[in-house]
Amino acid sequence: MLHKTLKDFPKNFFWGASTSAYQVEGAWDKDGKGPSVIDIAPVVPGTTDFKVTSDHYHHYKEDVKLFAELGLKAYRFSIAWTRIFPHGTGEINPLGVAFYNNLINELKAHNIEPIVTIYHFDLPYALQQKGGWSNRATVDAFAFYCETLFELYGDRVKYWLTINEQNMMILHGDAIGTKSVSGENPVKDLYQQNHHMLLAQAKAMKACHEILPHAKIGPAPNISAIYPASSKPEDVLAASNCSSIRNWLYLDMAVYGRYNNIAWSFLEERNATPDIEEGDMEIMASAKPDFIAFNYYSTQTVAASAGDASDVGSTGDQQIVVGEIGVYKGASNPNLGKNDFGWEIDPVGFRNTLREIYERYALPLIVTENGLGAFDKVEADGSINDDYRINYLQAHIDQIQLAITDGVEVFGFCPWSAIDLVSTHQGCSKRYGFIHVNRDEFDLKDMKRSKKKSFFWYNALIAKNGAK
Ligand code: BGP
Repeated sequence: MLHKTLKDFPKNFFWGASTSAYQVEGAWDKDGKGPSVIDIAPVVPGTTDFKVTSDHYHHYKEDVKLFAELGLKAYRFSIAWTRIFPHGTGEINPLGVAFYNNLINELKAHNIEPIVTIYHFDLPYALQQKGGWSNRATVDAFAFYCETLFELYGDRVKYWLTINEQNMMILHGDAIGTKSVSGENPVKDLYQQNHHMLLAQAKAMKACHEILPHAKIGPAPNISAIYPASSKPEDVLAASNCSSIRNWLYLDMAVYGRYNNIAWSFLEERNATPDIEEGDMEIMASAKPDFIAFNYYSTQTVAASAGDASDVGSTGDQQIVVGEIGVYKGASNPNLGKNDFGWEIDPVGFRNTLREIYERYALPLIVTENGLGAFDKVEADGSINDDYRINYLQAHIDQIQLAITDGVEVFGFCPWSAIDLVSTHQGCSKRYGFIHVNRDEFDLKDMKRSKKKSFFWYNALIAKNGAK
Protein backbone atom coordinates (compact mmCIF):
# COMPACT_ATOMS: atom_id res chain seq x y z
CA MET A 1 0.00 0.00 0.00
CA LEU A 2 1.36 3.39 -0.97
CA HIS A 3 0.43 6.04 1.57
CA LYS A 4 0.06 9.71 0.68
CA THR A 5 0.58 10.82 4.27
CA LEU A 6 2.55 9.01 6.92
CA LYS A 7 1.44 8.84 10.54
CA ASP A 8 3.87 10.16 13.16
CA PHE A 9 5.52 7.90 15.69
CA PRO A 10 3.42 7.93 18.88
CA LYS A 11 4.26 10.66 21.38
CA ASN A 12 5.79 8.48 24.09
CA PHE A 13 7.42 6.01 21.73
CA PHE A 14 10.17 4.02 23.42
CA TRP A 15 13.26 4.84 21.37
CA GLY A 16 15.56 2.39 23.08
CA ALA A 17 18.42 -0.04 22.67
CA SER A 18 19.13 -3.58 23.83
CA THR A 19 21.73 -5.81 25.40
CA SER A 20 21.76 -9.10 27.27
CA ALA A 21 23.53 -9.90 30.53
CA TYR A 22 25.94 -12.58 29.37
CA GLN A 23 26.97 -10.66 26.26
CA VAL A 24 27.69 -7.32 27.94
CA GLU A 25 28.29 -7.65 31.67
CA GLY A 26 31.40 -9.79 32.01
CA ALA A 27 32.24 -10.42 35.70
CA TRP A 28 31.09 -13.96 34.97
CA ASP A 29 32.11 -15.30 38.40
CA LYS A 30 32.21 -12.10 40.47
CA ASP A 31 30.33 -11.28 43.64
CA GLY A 32 28.76 -14.69 44.06
CA LYS A 33 27.47 -15.21 40.51
CA GLY A 34 27.03 -18.89 39.66
CA PRO A 35 27.90 -20.38 36.25
CA SER A 36 25.32 -20.53 33.47
CA VAL A 37 25.21 -22.95 30.55
CA ILE A 38 26.92 -20.25 28.48
CA ASP A 39 29.87 -20.08 30.90
CA ILE A 40 30.32 -23.83 30.60
CA ALA A 41 29.78 -24.22 26.83
CA PRO A 42 32.89 -24.63 24.68
CA VAL A 43 34.03 -21.38 23.08
CA VAL A 44 33.80 -21.18 19.29
CA PRO A 45 37.42 -21.41 18.05
CA GLY A 46 38.90 -18.04 17.09
CA THR A 47 36.41 -16.06 19.16
CA THR A 48 36.53 -14.65 22.66
CA ASP A 49 34.69 -16.18 25.61
CA PHE A 50 32.01 -14.51 27.76
CA LYS A 51 34.10 -13.94 30.87
CA VAL A 52 34.77 -10.21 30.47
CA THR A 53 32.79 -9.10 27.38
CA SER A 54 32.28 -5.31 27.65
CA ASP A 55 32.72 -5.34 31.44
CA HIS A 56 29.45 -3.44 31.84
CA TYR A 57 29.24 -4.87 35.37
CA HIS A 58 32.03 -2.52 36.38
CA HIS A 59 31.20 0.26 33.90
CA TYR A 60 27.42 0.45 34.29
CA LYS A 61 27.37 4.02 35.64
CA GLU A 62 29.47 5.33 32.78
CA ASP A 63 27.40 3.30 30.30
CA VAL A 64 24.05 4.56 31.58
CA LYS A 65 25.38 8.11 31.39
CA LEU A 66 26.25 7.49 27.75
CA PHE A 67 22.80 5.95 27.13
CA ALA A 68 21.28 9.16 28.51
CA GLU A 69 23.50 11.25 26.23
CA LEU A 70 22.40 9.06 23.36
CA GLY A 71 18.86 10.13 24.26
CA LEU A 72 17.48 6.66 25.03
CA LYS A 73 13.94 6.62 26.40
CA ALA A 74 14.19 2.91 27.20
CA TYR A 75 16.91 0.35 27.80
CA ARG A 76 16.19 -3.33 27.32
CA PHE A 77 18.59 -5.56 29.24
CA SER A 78 18.45 -8.99 30.82
CA ILE A 79 18.99 -10.17 34.35
CA ALA A 80 21.49 -12.99 34.78
CA TRP A 81 19.53 -15.67 36.61
CA THR A 82 22.73 -16.90 38.30
CA ARG A 83 23.52 -13.49 39.78
CA ILE A 84 20.23 -13.70 41.68
CA PHE A 85 20.25 -17.46 42.34
CA PRO A 86 23.78 -18.85 41.79
CA HIS A 87 22.35 -22.39 41.72
CA GLY A 88 19.16 -21.51 39.87
CA THR A 89 17.02 -21.76 42.97
CA GLY A 90 17.53 -21.84 46.72
CA GLU A 91 19.78 -19.26 48.29
CA ILE A 92 19.59 -15.70 46.96
CA ASN A 93 22.77 -13.72 46.26
CA PRO A 94 22.53 -10.23 47.82
CA LEU A 95 25.38 -8.79 45.73
CA GLY A 96 23.69 -9.88 42.50
CA VAL A 97 20.42 -8.38 43.71
CA ALA A 98 22.25 -5.15 44.52
CA PHE A 99 23.79 -4.90 41.03
CA TYR A 100 20.40 -4.77 39.32
CA ASN A 101 19.00 -2.46 42.01
CA ASN A 102 21.85 -0.08 41.22
CA LEU A 103 21.44 -0.42 37.47
CA ILE A 104 17.68 0.16 37.61
CA ASN A 105 18.09 3.15 39.93
CA GLU A 106 20.72 4.61 37.64
CA LEU A 107 18.41 4.24 34.63
CA LYS A 108 15.48 5.80 36.48
CA ALA A 109 17.68 8.68 37.61
CA HIS A 110 18.38 9.35 33.93
CA ASN A 111 14.72 8.99 32.93
CA ILE A 112 15.35 5.81 30.98
CA GLU A 113 12.60 3.19 31.19
CA PRO A 114 14.01 -0.22 32.15
CA ILE A 115 12.64 -3.08 30.03
CA VAL A 116 13.78 -6.31 31.63
CA THR A 117 14.28 -9.66 29.93
CA ILE A 118 13.98 -12.29 32.62
CA TYR A 119 15.93 -15.01 30.80
CA HIS A 120 18.20 -14.52 27.80
CA PHE A 121 19.86 -17.89 26.98
CA ASP A 122 21.82 -18.17 30.29
CA LEU A 123 20.16 -21.05 32.13
CA PRO A 124 21.87 -21.76 35.47
CA TYR A 125 24.36 -24.60 35.01
CA ALA A 126 23.24 -26.12 38.31
CA LEU A 127 19.78 -26.63 36.77
CA GLN A 128 21.30 -27.96 33.54
CA GLN A 129 23.13 -30.60 35.58
CA LYS A 130 19.74 -31.78 36.84
CA GLY A 131 18.36 -32.06 33.30
CA GLY A 132 17.77 -28.42 32.43
CA TRP A 133 14.50 -27.76 30.61
CA SER A 134 13.93 -31.52 30.18
CA ASN A 135 13.33 -31.60 33.91
CA ARG A 136 9.92 -30.26 34.89
CA ALA A 137 11.43 -28.95 38.12
CA THR A 138 13.06 -26.19 36.04
CA VAL A 139 9.56 -24.78 35.40
CA ASP A 140 9.10 -24.25 39.13
CA ALA A 141 12.61 -22.84 39.52
CA PHE A 142 11.85 -20.34 36.76
CA ALA A 143 8.50 -19.39 38.27
CA PHE A 144 10.16 -18.82 41.65
CA TYR A 145 12.94 -16.75 40.03
CA CYS A 146 10.31 -14.62 38.25
CA GLU A 147 8.29 -14.05 41.41
CA THR A 148 11.48 -13.02 43.17
CA LEU A 149 12.27 -10.46 40.44
CA PHE A 150 8.75 -9.05 40.54
CA GLU A 151 9.04 -8.60 44.32
CA LEU A 152 12.55 -7.14 44.14
CA TYR A 153 12.25 -4.75 41.21
CA GLY A 154 8.54 -4.43 40.43
CA ASP A 155 8.29 -1.08 42.21
CA ARG A 156 10.46 0.39 39.43
CA VAL A 157 10.20 -1.98 36.47
CA LYS A 158 6.93 -1.83 34.54
CA TYR A 159 7.88 -3.76 31.38
CA TRP A 160 8.94 -7.41 31.53
CA LEU A 161 9.94 -9.85 28.80
CA THR A 162 9.68 -13.53 29.69
CA ILE A 163 12.15 -15.53 27.58
CA ASN A 164 14.35 -14.21 24.80
CA GLU A 165 14.05 -16.11 21.53
CA GLN A 166 12.76 -19.39 22.86
CA ASN A 167 12.19 -20.36 19.23
CA MET A 168 15.86 -19.84 18.40
CA MET A 169 16.97 -21.87 21.44
CA ILE A 170 14.85 -24.73 20.06
CA LEU A 171 15.76 -24.37 16.37
CA HIS A 172 19.33 -23.06 16.61
CA GLY A 173 20.46 -24.00 20.12
CA ASP A 174 23.64 -25.51 18.64
CA ALA A 175 24.79 -22.17 17.25
CA ILE A 176 23.74 -20.21 20.33
CA GLY A 177 25.36 -22.68 22.72
CA THR A 178 22.22 -23.55 24.66
CA LYS A 179 21.28 -26.94 23.22
CA SER A 180 21.46 -30.12 25.25
CA VAL A 181 19.23 -33.00 24.28
CA SER A 182 19.35 -36.68 25.03
CA GLY A 183 17.34 -39.88 24.87
CA GLU A 184 16.20 -42.15 22.08
CA ASN A 185 14.21 -39.44 20.40
CA PRO A 186 16.13 -36.14 20.71
CA VAL A 187 13.39 -34.25 18.85
CA LYS A 188 10.87 -35.31 21.46
CA ASP A 189 13.25 -34.26 24.21
CA LEU A 190 13.73 -30.90 22.51
CA TYR A 191 10.00 -30.25 22.25
CA GLN A 192 9.47 -31.47 25.79
CA GLN A 193 11.90 -28.72 26.80
CA ASN A 194 9.91 -26.35 24.62
CA HIS A 195 6.69 -27.34 26.37
CA HIS A 196 8.26 -26.74 29.76
CA MET A 197 9.50 -23.31 28.66
CA LEU A 198 6.04 -22.41 27.34
CA LEU A 199 4.55 -23.49 30.65
CA ALA A 200 7.19 -21.54 32.58
CA GLN A 201 6.39 -18.48 30.50
CA ALA A 202 2.66 -18.84 31.20
CA LYS A 203 3.35 -19.08 34.93
CA ALA A 204 5.53 -15.98 34.74
CA MET A 205 2.81 -13.97 32.99
CA LYS A 206 0.21 -15.04 35.55
CA ALA A 207 2.49 -14.27 38.49
CA CYS A 208 3.37 -10.87 37.06
CA HIS A 209 -0.29 -9.91 36.80
CA GLU A 210 -1.02 -11.15 40.31
CA ILE A 211 1.97 -9.54 42.01
CA LEU A 212 2.21 -6.38 39.89
CA PRO A 213 -1.23 -5.42 38.59
CA HIS A 214 0.14 -2.31 36.85
CA ALA A 215 3.08 -4.00 35.15
CA LYS A 216 3.08 -5.35 31.60
CA ILE A 217 4.64 -8.57 30.37
CA GLY A 218 5.08 -10.32 27.05
CA PRO A 219 7.07 -12.97 25.17
CA ALA A 220 10.15 -12.04 23.09
CA PRO A 221 10.62 -14.50 20.21
CA ASN A 222 12.56 -13.87 17.00
CA ILE A 223 9.91 -13.47 14.31
CA SER A 224 10.50 -13.32 10.56
CA ALA A 225 8.06 -13.27 7.72
CA ILE A 226 8.69 -16.43 5.67
CA TYR A 227 8.67 -16.16 1.88
CA PRO A 228 8.11 -18.98 -0.60
CA ALA A 229 11.04 -19.33 -3.02
CA SER A 230 8.56 -19.04 -5.91
CA SER A 231 4.85 -18.83 -6.55
CA LYS A 232 4.74 -22.65 -6.91
CA PRO A 233 1.96 -23.85 -4.58
CA GLU A 234 4.40 -26.39 -3.08
CA ASP A 235 6.79 -23.59 -2.12
CA VAL A 236 3.93 -21.60 -0.61
CA LEU A 237 2.98 -24.63 1.47
CA ALA A 238 6.59 -25.00 2.61
CA ALA A 239 6.60 -21.34 3.71
CA SER A 240 3.42 -21.92 5.68
CA ASN A 241 5.01 -24.98 7.36
CA CYS A 242 8.12 -23.05 8.25
CA SER A 243 6.19 -20.09 9.58
CA SER A 244 4.08 -22.30 11.83
CA ILE A 245 7.09 -24.17 13.21
CA ARG A 246 9.36 -21.13 13.56
CA ASN A 247 6.92 -18.34 14.46
CA TRP A 248 3.36 -19.24 15.30
CA LEU A 249 4.01 -22.26 17.53
CA TYR A 250 5.41 -19.76 20.03
CA LEU A 251 3.04 -16.86 19.67
CA ASP A 252 -0.15 -18.96 19.36
CA MET A 253 0.71 -20.53 22.70
CA ALA A 254 1.69 -17.24 24.36
CA VAL A 255 -1.45 -15.43 23.19
CA TYR A 256 -4.14 -18.10 22.71
CA GLY A 257 -2.81 -20.85 24.97
CA ARG A 258 -3.02 -23.55 22.30
CA TYR A 259 -0.62 -25.54 20.15
CA ASN A 260 -0.49 -24.43 16.53
CA ASN A 261 -2.07 -27.26 14.51
CA ILE A 262 0.59 -27.37 11.77
CA ALA A 263 3.45 -27.39 14.27
CA TRP A 264 1.62 -30.10 16.23
CA SER A 265 1.20 -32.21 13.11
CA PHE A 266 4.96 -31.82 12.43
CA LEU A 267 5.65 -33.12 15.95
CA GLU A 268 3.21 -36.03 15.54
CA GLU A 269 5.02 -37.01 12.34
CA ARG A 270 8.27 -37.29 14.34
CA ASN A 271 6.70 -39.00 17.38
CA ALA A 272 7.82 -35.92 19.24
CA THR A 273 4.68 -34.45 20.79
CA PRO A 274 5.48 -33.42 24.36
CA ASP A 275 3.96 -35.09 27.40
CA ILE A 276 1.38 -32.68 28.72
CA GLU A 277 0.37 -33.01 32.35
CA GLU A 278 -3.10 -32.38 33.65
CA GLY A 279 -3.63 -28.69 34.20
CA ASP A 280 -0.86 -27.51 31.85
CA MET A 281 -3.20 -26.38 29.10
CA GLU A 282 -5.47 -24.58 31.57
CA ILE A 283 -2.48 -22.60 32.82
CA MET A 284 -1.41 -21.77 29.24
CA ALA A 285 -4.93 -20.70 28.30
CA SER A 286 -5.37 -18.46 31.32
CA ALA A 287 -2.03 -16.64 30.95
CA LYS A 288 -2.23 -13.58 28.72
CA PRO A 289 0.52 -11.26 27.49
CA ASP A 290 -0.04 -7.50 27.47
CA PHE A 291 2.06 -7.00 24.37
CA ILE A 292 4.29 -8.90 21.98
CA ALA A 293 7.99 -8.12 21.91
CA PHE A 294 9.95 -9.55 19.02
CA ASN A 295 13.42 -9.50 17.52
CA TYR A 296 13.81 -9.00 13.80
CA TYR A 297 16.97 -9.15 11.70
CA SER A 298 15.78 -10.57 8.39
CA THR A 299 13.17 -12.60 6.60
CA GLN A 300 13.59 -16.23 5.58
CA THR A 301 12.90 -17.90 2.28
CA VAL A 302 12.08 -21.58 1.87
CA ALA A 303 11.27 -23.99 -0.91
CA ALA A 304 9.31 -27.23 -1.10
CA SER A 305 10.90 -30.19 0.60
CA ALA A 306 12.60 -32.78 -1.57
CA GLY A 307 11.71 -35.34 1.08
CA ASP A 308 15.31 -36.37 1.73
CA ALA A 309 18.48 -35.24 3.50
CA SER A 310 19.04 -32.55 0.86
CA ASP A 311 16.36 -30.51 2.69
CA VAL A 312 18.82 -29.86 5.50
CA GLY A 313 21.51 -27.26 4.85
CA SER A 314 24.91 -27.86 6.40
CA THR A 315 24.94 -24.79 8.65
CA GLY A 316 22.45 -22.39 10.11
CA ASP A 317 22.05 -19.86 12.87
CA GLN A 318 19.29 -17.58 14.09
CA GLN A 319 18.85 -16.05 10.64
CA ILE A 320 19.85 -18.86 8.33
CA VAL A 321 17.32 -21.62 7.67
CA VAL A 322 18.55 -25.14 8.36
CA GLY A 323 15.61 -26.97 6.74
CA GLU A 324 13.48 -29.90 7.95
CA ILE A 325 13.28 -33.15 6.04
CA GLY A 326 9.85 -33.51 4.49
CA VAL A 327 8.73 -30.07 5.63
CA TYR A 328 10.73 -27.27 3.98
CA LYS A 329 14.14 -26.53 2.54
CA GLY A 330 16.14 -23.33 3.04
CA ALA A 331 16.57 -21.08 0.01
CA SER A 332 18.22 -17.76 -0.57
CA ASN A 333 16.32 -14.72 -1.76
CA PRO A 334 17.82 -13.28 -4.96
CA ASN A 335 16.12 -9.94 -4.28
CA LEU A 336 18.04 -9.24 -1.09
CA GLY A 337 21.59 -8.22 -0.24
CA LYS A 338 23.48 -9.79 2.67
CA ASN A 339 25.55 -8.49 5.56
CA ASP A 340 29.14 -9.60 6.23
CA PHE A 341 27.83 -12.68 8.02
CA GLY A 342 25.46 -13.97 5.35
CA TRP A 343 22.27 -12.55 6.91
CA GLU A 344 19.90 -11.16 4.30
CA ILE A 345 18.87 -7.53 4.69
CA ASP A 346 15.16 -6.92 4.23
CA PRO A 347 13.62 -3.71 5.59
CA VAL A 348 10.37 -4.20 3.65
CA GLY A 349 10.16 -7.66 5.18
CA PHE A 350 10.16 -5.90 8.54
CA ARG A 351 6.94 -4.11 7.61
CA ASN A 352 5.50 -7.42 6.42
CA THR A 353 6.46 -9.03 9.71
CA LEU A 354 4.98 -6.22 11.84
CA ARG A 355 1.73 -6.34 9.86
CA GLU A 356 1.48 -10.12 9.99
CA ILE A 357 1.98 -10.31 13.76
CA TYR A 358 -0.44 -7.49 14.50
CA GLU A 359 -3.13 -8.79 12.17
CA ARG A 360 -2.86 -12.20 13.81
CA TYR A 361 -2.79 -11.19 17.47
CA ALA A 362 -3.96 -7.54 17.70
CA LEU A 363 -1.63 -6.79 20.61
CA PRO A 364 0.71 -3.79 20.89
CA LEU A 365 4.18 -4.57 19.52
CA ILE A 366 7.65 -3.59 20.63
CA VAL A 367 10.75 -4.44 18.63
CA THR A 368 13.37 -5.63 21.11
CA GLU A 369 16.19 -6.34 18.64
CA ASN A 370 17.13 -5.23 15.14
CA GLY A 371 20.55 -4.23 13.94
CA LEU A 372 23.59 -4.83 11.81
CA GLY A 373 26.60 -6.87 12.85
CA ALA A 374 29.70 -5.54 11.10
CA PHE A 375 33.49 -5.23 11.32
CA ASP A 376 33.85 -1.59 12.39
CA LYS A 377 37.03 0.32 11.59
CA VAL A 378 38.52 2.83 14.01
CA GLU A 379 40.07 5.68 12.01
CA ALA A 380 43.37 7.31 12.95
CA ASP A 381 41.47 10.16 14.66
CA GLY A 382 39.44 7.64 16.69
CA SER A 383 36.19 8.11 14.76
CA ILE A 384 34.07 5.19 13.57
CA ASN A 385 32.08 5.95 10.46
CA ASP A 386 29.45 3.24 10.53
CA ASP A 387 27.25 4.59 7.75
CA TYR A 388 26.25 1.02 6.85
CA ARG A 389 24.67 0.68 10.33
CA ILE A 390 22.90 4.01 10.02
CA ASN A 391 21.55 3.04 6.60
CA TYR A 392 20.35 -0.33 7.89
CA LEU A 393 18.60 1.15 10.92
CA GLN A 394 17.09 4.12 9.07
CA ALA A 395 15.67 1.79 6.42
CA HIS A 396 14.06 -0.35 9.14
CA ILE A 397 12.73 2.65 11.05
CA ASP A 398 11.14 3.92 7.81
CA GLN A 399 9.30 0.62 7.56
CA ILE A 400 8.05 0.88 11.15
CA GLN A 401 6.53 4.22 10.27
CA LEU A 402 4.85 2.67 7.23
CA ALA A 403 3.54 -0.16 9.42
CA ILE A 404 2.23 2.38 11.93
CA THR A 405 0.48 4.10 9.03
CA ASP A 406 -0.95 0.69 8.09
CA GLY A 407 -2.56 0.69 11.53
CA VAL A 408 -0.09 -1.50 13.39
CA GLU A 409 0.29 -0.51 17.04
CA VAL A 410 4.02 -0.24 17.75
CA PHE A 411 5.18 1.33 21.02
CA GLY A 412 8.94 0.92 20.93
CA PHE A 413 12.09 0.15 19.00
CA CYS A 414 15.15 -1.17 20.84
CA PRO A 415 17.89 -1.93 18.32
CA TRP A 416 20.68 -4.36 19.03
CA SER A 417 22.84 -3.15 20.57
CA ALA A 418 23.19 -0.16 22.89
CA ILE A 419 26.92 -0.75 23.19
CA ASP A 420 29.38 -3.18 21.58
CA LEU A 421 29.21 -6.64 23.12
CA VAL A 422 30.04 -10.24 22.30
CA SER A 423 27.98 -11.97 19.63
CA THR A 424 26.29 -15.28 20.42
CA HIS A 425 28.79 -17.31 18.39
CA GLN A 426 30.85 -14.91 16.28
CA GLY A 427 32.95 -13.10 18.86
CA CYS A 428 33.32 -9.39 19.57
CA SER A 429 34.69 -8.40 16.17
CA LYS A 430 31.10 -8.66 14.96
CA ARG A 431 29.96 -5.34 16.40
CA TYR A 432 26.47 -3.91 16.74
CA GLY A 433 26.69 -0.98 19.17
CA PHE A 434 26.20 2.77 18.98
CA ILE A 435 29.06 2.91 21.48
CA HIS A 436 32.41 1.37 20.65
CA VAL A 437 34.29 -0.63 23.28
CA ASN A 438 38.04 -0.63 22.86
CA ARG A 439 38.95 -4.30 23.02
CA ASP A 440 39.80 -7.00 20.53
CA GLU A 441 38.89 -10.63 20.31
CA PHE A 442 41.72 -11.63 22.67
CA ASP A 443 43.30 -8.34 23.79
CA LEU A 444 41.15 -6.63 26.43
CA LYS A 445 43.01 -3.29 25.97
CA ASP A 446 41.49 -0.45 28.05
CA MET A 447 37.75 -1.03 27.37
CA LYS A 448 37.41 2.68 26.67
CA ARG A 449 33.98 3.72 25.42
CA SER A 450 33.64 6.02 22.40
CA LYS A 451 30.73 7.28 20.31
CA LYS A 452 30.32 6.01 16.77
CA LYS A 453 28.81 8.08 13.96
CA SER A 454 25.57 6.10 14.48
CA PHE A 455 25.45 7.43 18.05
CA PHE A 456 25.04 11.01 16.82
CA TRP A 457 22.61 9.95 14.11
CA TYR A 458 20.36 8.02 16.56
CA ASN A 459 20.51 10.87 19.05
CA ALA A 460 19.23 13.35 16.43
CA LEU A 461 16.54 10.93 15.26
CA ILE A 462 15.24 10.43 18.81
CA ALA A 463 15.19 14.19 19.41
CA LYS A 464 12.83 14.53 16.43
CA ASN A 465 10.76 11.48 17.48
CA GLY A 466 11.69 9.78 14.23
CA ALA A 467 10.53 12.65 11.99
CA LYS A 468 12.72 13.56 9.04
C1 BGP B 1 19.67 -12.68 18.69
C2 BGP B 1 19.99 -12.77 20.16
C3 BGP B 1 20.97 -11.79 20.66
C4 BGP B 1 22.01 -11.33 19.68
C5 BGP B 1 21.51 -11.21 18.26
C6 BGP B 1 22.59 -11.06 17.23
O1 BGP B 1 19.31 -13.93 18.20
O2 BGP B 1 18.81 -12.61 20.92
O3 BGP B 1 21.48 -12.28 21.88
O4 BGP B 1 23.22 -11.87 19.85
O5 BGP B 1 20.71 -12.28 17.86
O6 BGP B 1 23.09 -12.32 16.92
P1 BGP B 1 24.63 -12.67 16.88
O7 BGP B 1 25.17 -12.28 18.22
O8 BGP B 1 24.70 -14.13 16.65
O9 BGP B 1 25.18 -11.85 15.78
